Amino acid sequence: MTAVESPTAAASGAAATAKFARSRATADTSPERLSAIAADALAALAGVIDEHGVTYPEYRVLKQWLIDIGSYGEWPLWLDVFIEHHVEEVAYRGQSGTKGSIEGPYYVPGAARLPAVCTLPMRADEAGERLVFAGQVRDLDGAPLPDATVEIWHADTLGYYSHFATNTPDGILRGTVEVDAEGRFAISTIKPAPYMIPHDGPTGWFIEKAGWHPWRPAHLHLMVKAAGKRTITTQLYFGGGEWVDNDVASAVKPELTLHPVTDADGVARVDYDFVLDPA
Ligand code: MBD
Ligand code: FE
Repeated sequence: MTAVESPTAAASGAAATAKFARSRATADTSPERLSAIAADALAALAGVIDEHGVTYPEYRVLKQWLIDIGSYGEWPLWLDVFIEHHVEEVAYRGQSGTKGSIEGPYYVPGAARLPAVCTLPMRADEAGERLVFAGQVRDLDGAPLPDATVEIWHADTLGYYSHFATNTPDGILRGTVEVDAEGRFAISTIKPAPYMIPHDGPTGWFIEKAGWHPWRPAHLHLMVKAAGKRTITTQLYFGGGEWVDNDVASAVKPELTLHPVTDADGVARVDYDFVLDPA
């Protein structure tokens, strides 16, 4: 993974774009379906231009901004913040296990495999409140899934993700946790901070010019897998935390909120169980 010079928007964006582009996305969309979707998308846009009387200067600014999003490598960021939540809602329609949420731009496959009771890799002096996140993975009938893995990744207290900023050592705050014979896990980590969309690139300029706020609430990213089950990609948030009710990426669901309790030893502990649908 390319680590970049400083944790700027351009740096994180370029890393996210390089990572995504390596996967060469494909879909089995027929020409008829593509034509129908594209025609409707263009018609929706035409409606907006009509309704607001979009001007030539505005059209040229849009063109420049689209070019900038590409050259800053911010397509993964912008799309995952503003579009992915709706794709996710459609993809998981009718699913009845644990709710999904967006993957976002900072997943890295192949994170270190860790035992069911583990501590995520982190700096020796990693800042942040200690958090123990524990739970069980089950199927819809309540049977534990002992072959499940719980992949977890999250930001540090400054909002940086490893592999996407040079001030984070590769691999920190990420892991692929193998649950025990009862489907259980207990992961020690730190509580991440809210995430601010970088303001030094075109996604941030757009948010600022529109007068919106650039924040996502603090969150853990999870991908839970088991043989014969539908993989769930989701996020968990901290109840009562800043921006939980007003996520710029519209990716919070009430079922995905944690309420950790801080012990006398200063460690916040919380249980959350995952329920997987059949594949
Ligand atoms: C994130 O951490 C994130 O989860 C999303 C969806 C977009 C930007 C940063
Ligand atoms: Fe995130």
